Amino acid sequence: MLGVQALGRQRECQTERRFPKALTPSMVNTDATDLDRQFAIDSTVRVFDAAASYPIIEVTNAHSTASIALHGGQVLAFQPRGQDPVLWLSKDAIYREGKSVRGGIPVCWPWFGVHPDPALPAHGFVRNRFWQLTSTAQLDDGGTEVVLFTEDDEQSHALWPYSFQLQLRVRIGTTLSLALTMINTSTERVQITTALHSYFDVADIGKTTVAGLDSVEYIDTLQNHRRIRQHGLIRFDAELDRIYQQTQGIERVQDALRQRTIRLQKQRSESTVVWNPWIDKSARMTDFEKEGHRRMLCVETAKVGADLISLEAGESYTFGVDMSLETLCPTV
Ligand code: TA6
Repeated sequence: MLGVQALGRQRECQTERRFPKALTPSMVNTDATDLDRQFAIDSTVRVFDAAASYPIIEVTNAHSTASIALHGGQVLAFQPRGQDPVLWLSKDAIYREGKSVRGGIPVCWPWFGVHPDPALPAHGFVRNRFWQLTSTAQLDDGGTEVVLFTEDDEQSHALWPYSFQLQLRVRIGTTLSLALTMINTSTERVQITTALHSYFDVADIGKTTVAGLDSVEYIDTLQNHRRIRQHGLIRFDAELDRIYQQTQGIERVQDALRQRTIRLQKQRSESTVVWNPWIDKSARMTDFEKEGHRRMLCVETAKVGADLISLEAGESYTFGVDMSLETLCPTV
């Protein structure tokens, strides 16, 4: 994947690359019947309305099932055959334009977190709008690929004065693979923070740990953004909201009750956000089901903090994550 490094590091030159014009329609098609006619694949891919004018792409193949909302380009569900769901989705989630669904994998872009201007939405604006479904395909390995797309328009210019193209490629098999490609089609440099804000389904947060971040420094957003070094596994017994920097390699959500691990292999992301709202914060979110904090955990593939993305005019960047299940051997 071609792209650029954050400021101050070796910059890979990148000629301007735009998605083919055919993929940059002016109007987003949210007609589920029409989308189903264009993109359904036998018994594997279908498009239907989960609520009024709220299309969902449902994938059922030999390896797994998944669902993706056109709204926000948001993966909502992923479940390998014979396994418990991998992604958590609040039973009280709200499905309407302008509101990101609580759960699955919201796409936070072109900024992560709260914006300094309180008039601007937290976690950017692309998770609050309909995307365009641009392709569906069967893969040789029996998996399925779904590609979604969004680009600037006058609504986005009111929030962020740059032109851009954004593509999410989702591959659904025994592994769930996401790759987010962004192109700076404006004439100026832009700086972007972003995250694939993944909500994972766990049997009990009290018996869940995260491995792979030992000795990595994190910013604790609940302790005045103090910098602290992680020692060993991450455990959960209260609200936790941390930004791990200079992460490497593979992270694992270890679900002891299910004796399974959710393995996260990141591509070109050197920061990870780990979050559980616990009791009080989740109680303040109307779309967060009661006691939901016991059954979920966010481990987010990010480009935040020092890991931000800087794109010159015409440059592009792609990052992503592969999610798969492993057996967790009981600790003796
Ligand atoms: O990723 C952690 C976080 O930034 C938390 O601070 C919390 O705000 C969470 O994202 C969810 O944000 P949202 O705007 O989706 O409620």
